[in-house]
Amino acid sequence: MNQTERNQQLFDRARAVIPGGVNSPVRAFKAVGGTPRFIQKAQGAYMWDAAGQRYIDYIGSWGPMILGHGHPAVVEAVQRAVAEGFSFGAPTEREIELAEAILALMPSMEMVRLVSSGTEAAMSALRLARGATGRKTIIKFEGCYHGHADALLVKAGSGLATFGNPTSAGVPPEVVQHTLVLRYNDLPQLEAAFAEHGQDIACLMIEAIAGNMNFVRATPAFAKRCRELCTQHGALLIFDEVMTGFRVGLQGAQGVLGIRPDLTVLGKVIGGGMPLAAFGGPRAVMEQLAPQGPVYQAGTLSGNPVATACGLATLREIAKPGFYEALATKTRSLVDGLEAAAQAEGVGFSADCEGGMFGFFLLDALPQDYTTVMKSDGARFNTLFHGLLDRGVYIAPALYEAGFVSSAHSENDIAQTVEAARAIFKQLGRAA
Ligand code: KE4
Repeated sequence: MNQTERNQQLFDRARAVIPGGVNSPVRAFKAVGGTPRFIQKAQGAYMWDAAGQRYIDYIGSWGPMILGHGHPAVVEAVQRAVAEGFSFGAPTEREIELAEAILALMPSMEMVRLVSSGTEAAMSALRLARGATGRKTIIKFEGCYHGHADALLVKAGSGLATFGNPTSAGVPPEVVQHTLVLRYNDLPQLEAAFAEHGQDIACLMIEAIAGNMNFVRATPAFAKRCRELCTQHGALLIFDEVMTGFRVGLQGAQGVLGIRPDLTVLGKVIGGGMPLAAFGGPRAVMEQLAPQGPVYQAGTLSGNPVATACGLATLREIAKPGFYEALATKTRSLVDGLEAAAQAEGVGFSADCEGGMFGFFLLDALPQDYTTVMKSDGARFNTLFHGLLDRGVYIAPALYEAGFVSSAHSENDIAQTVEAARAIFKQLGRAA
């Protein structure tokens, strides 16, 4: 049986019992077409699918696997934790250790609450902001994704700074009636929104480097204005760093930009591949949370002892001197190689990276907002995606998703990836 048949057979079986055959939509390859690869195992920078095909992995579980798969120190920590028990539903010392480790690395946070997913962390941060301010209105940006909590599944309303409409069935319009969706990096619209709604705004939530638009940076002026306007109007600035936290640098996007948000949402890397996320901020705000304060938030597996062991072991590795410098150099060499290969074949291409995160567009210039990102030619991206996949290189199966390099990726992996891309750029160049 060839590789596609084996994966196709599993996909057919999966679709009989799991909606769409997957437990998270983007895995179904709907945006790129073709058959999802059912992964059997992973080690270092590589994954192997059910047919034994090896891939250089640039998804890294959508961010968590910054050390690559199966880092010995992490495996050992998890094995030790499992031997002591899977879950207690009671406090543990390791939750304190992980909280202390996070706070030591994130100066904007004085307290942190551990949860099990980025969605849960963002949803809880939102409720906390509303509870702490007594206000209802929230601001988010087109192209930013903060998980699938109802109030955040919303797209821009028509016209300027209007309240949003649900992006998903099952979300009643009244649930998103207080969610303002603005254009990313649009300063006049941001000013107008605060001028009109300032006193009602509980929070502004943003991905300061938007990995859900592939890779779009908030301009320093825009990020600074978000900070100033929130301060001026008594709203809380929330940085959703589920993807960028400990990925673009040890202090995340807030460290890159030099901006202190009021609340930070974390996930992915802090769990090292296990279900663990977090949100945190100033003591005065965080103490509004149950059981201390009136804002309810809870979770059976929050601070799970195995997940915290995995997260702690991961944080210990990435906090080592020189980790991010080496990772950033590797990521930069990938991006530069791809740009040079595309240019040589006359293919319109732009790319950016920070730390271990990168993004690229089949566009001549880096986009600054969602509308521009979506001008990318989907068909050409799909050709690139499948061309790479067929050559054993696994990038995100959607043009609006970012890519991730781990400390396990070798220079040879990077060189192989660039050579695989060159072959497809040649094809794309001729087709243009
Ligand atoms: P989770 O609930 O998937 O753990 O986190 C939601 C979330 C929140 N905030 C940001 C900035 C995120 O990127 C995410 C989740 N990221 C997606 C990838 N773009 C996860 C992949 C998936 O949905 O399967």
